[in-house]
Amino acid sequence: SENGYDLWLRYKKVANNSLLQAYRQQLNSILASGNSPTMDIVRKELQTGLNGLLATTVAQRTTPQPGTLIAGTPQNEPLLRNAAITGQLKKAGNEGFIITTTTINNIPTTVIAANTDIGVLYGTFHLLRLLQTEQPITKLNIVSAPRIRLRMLNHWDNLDRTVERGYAGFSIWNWHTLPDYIDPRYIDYARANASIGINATVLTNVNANATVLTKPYLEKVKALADVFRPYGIRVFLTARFSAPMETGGLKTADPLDPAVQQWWQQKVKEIYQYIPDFGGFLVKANSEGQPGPQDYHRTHADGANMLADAVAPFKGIVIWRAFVYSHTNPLDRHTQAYDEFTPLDGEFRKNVMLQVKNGPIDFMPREPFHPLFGAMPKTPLMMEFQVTQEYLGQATNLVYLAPLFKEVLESNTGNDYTVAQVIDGTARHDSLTGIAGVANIGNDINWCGHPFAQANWYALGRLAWDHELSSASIANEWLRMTFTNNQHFVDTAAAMMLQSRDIYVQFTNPLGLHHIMGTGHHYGPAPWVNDQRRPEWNPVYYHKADSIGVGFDRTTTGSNALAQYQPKARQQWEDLQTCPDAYLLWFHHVPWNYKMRSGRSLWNELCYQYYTGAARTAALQQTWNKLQAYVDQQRFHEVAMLLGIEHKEAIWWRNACLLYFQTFSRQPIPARYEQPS
Ligand code: GCW
Repeated sequence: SENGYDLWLRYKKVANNSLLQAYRQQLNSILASGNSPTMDIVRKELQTGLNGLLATTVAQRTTPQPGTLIAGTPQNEPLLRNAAITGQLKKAGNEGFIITTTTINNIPTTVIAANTDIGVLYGTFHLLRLLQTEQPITKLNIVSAPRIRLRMLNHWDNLDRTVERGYAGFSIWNWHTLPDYIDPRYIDYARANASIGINATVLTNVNANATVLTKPYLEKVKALADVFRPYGIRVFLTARFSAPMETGGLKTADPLDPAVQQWWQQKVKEIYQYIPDFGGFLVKANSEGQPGPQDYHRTHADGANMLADAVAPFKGIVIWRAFVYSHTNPLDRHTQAYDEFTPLDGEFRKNVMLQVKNGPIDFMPREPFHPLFGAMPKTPLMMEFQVTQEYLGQATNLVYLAPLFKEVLESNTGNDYTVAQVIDGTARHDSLTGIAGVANIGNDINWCGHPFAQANWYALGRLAWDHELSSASIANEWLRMTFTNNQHFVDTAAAMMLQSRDIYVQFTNPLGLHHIMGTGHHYGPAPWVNDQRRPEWNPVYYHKADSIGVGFDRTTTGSNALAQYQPKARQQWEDLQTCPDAYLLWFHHVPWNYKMRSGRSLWNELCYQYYTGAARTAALQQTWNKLQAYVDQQRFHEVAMLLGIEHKEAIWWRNACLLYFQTFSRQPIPARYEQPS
């Protein structure tokens, strides 16, 4: 059945017959030597992949013949020790690979070569992808190396298997049966990640308690780390700052207290006994009620450095999150992270990274990039994207996130660097670089809930490997691998994906509106909520609608959050006249009768956006319905039903938001926007 479990690794027989014949000739056997668990995986993956794609049995050889695929490292495979190959490999680094069509000892072959076994595995998945997407392979000359060193998933998974902001079932980590029972799903998880270059995973929620750091759980973590290691994936854990008190019996977690330091040193030593290549800790501290160094009047740097010193002897790192805010900053939550972290630039140990969410509020459908990306030149900044669609329709809406990721990565910080260049180390000549995505994975049969949500996991990995790939090319290859190579299907479904995020923004948060969803569950519209106990959780705090207009004034007459951006970045937003519509109400409080670029008044524009967004969800349904003949019925119906939900929800958002804002604008909804739906 086509239940989506295989993700983009389906390896169905190549449909194009002439290509199939050509592939069979060019890849008629495999020569992959090297004794390591990773090379075992390479051989197995090539066998499964080629046997499926070519619908034949591909032999394994020890001497090459015309049409043998040779995969390996020069170290383990003498045939790969020629100057052309070793020369190219200089550009591949530790994790990269080359794929070339060449002759070896006068025998025409295809070569996957790398400096390490894991590079060979990445090359293997790349070659299989070429076949899955029906690319010509007669003259290959590929050199590929990741632009970012840490390509990571963050699981917000709790030990009771609930997943914070998870919409695809329960956690795939079955702590109850670990360490002795290895669910085959752990292996498929690792395979899927390796196929897109993801090389690190944080198993536990940033809000988790300290239990995972206790011995019985470390044994379970070790079992997972052992499964993931040959796939190139290193395990990280979240470290609750108060762990020395909660599980160690200490009276304090003060980072400058020697007993606390010693406790962490011991704990780290213990962890490395179980997991010699343990990656390190991810820490959420002094945010949303979590404990942290500020509880002892110490700084974030004091806290991070104490942990960094503990993991440094083992080459571990500490990833400290910059997502901090509290109700004690009543003016604008937008400004708090910058205020707390910029004074600490240069104060962190060399093995500390600061993980910054893409925007200053919280994974909204559209945010300007986080001002910290332009303001911490001495600190390695790691990107945190959210793959799970907390604020983007959760698992019921079709929202392809690559355009959101790209929009942020391509933003100019105003310091002559794009956000991508800050993240990939170009701006600092630094090799400690990383991108994390908050995972959308659960134990649903298809892993991600919505069949199209798999594309967001896929896109995160592909962009972490190479952020210059386009959203369109990633959609294209994902669709071909996941559904079919039929050109009409691919073109049509890719167009749906590429506009899906804009559609979502339009029917939920157009013109720079943000954080107007239901509080707590964050699902659906609730612009009216106003609970003064936590003002910064309330929609009214963000839209500030009144009889005059709507929007958050973040200029000098308002919270002045704009001042946190470099002058060259903020100038695009600070003038109401030139600020792009997409960010208008993010930065300005705008009168209802303000004349927009479209010629419409702000109120009419708002109506236009909500009505158009909702109408476009109906168009998505119609488009999908015409694709029924090209895809399996199971996934066709799943997507069709989900698009039905999305359409209903778009109308819900439209009506709820417009009726609410109308109580302030006191103007009618223009009749021409009211289309039947
Ligand atoms: O987006 C918000 C979520 C919280 C989350 C927090 C964070 C893990 O609503 O559920 O907690 O951000 O990123 O720490």
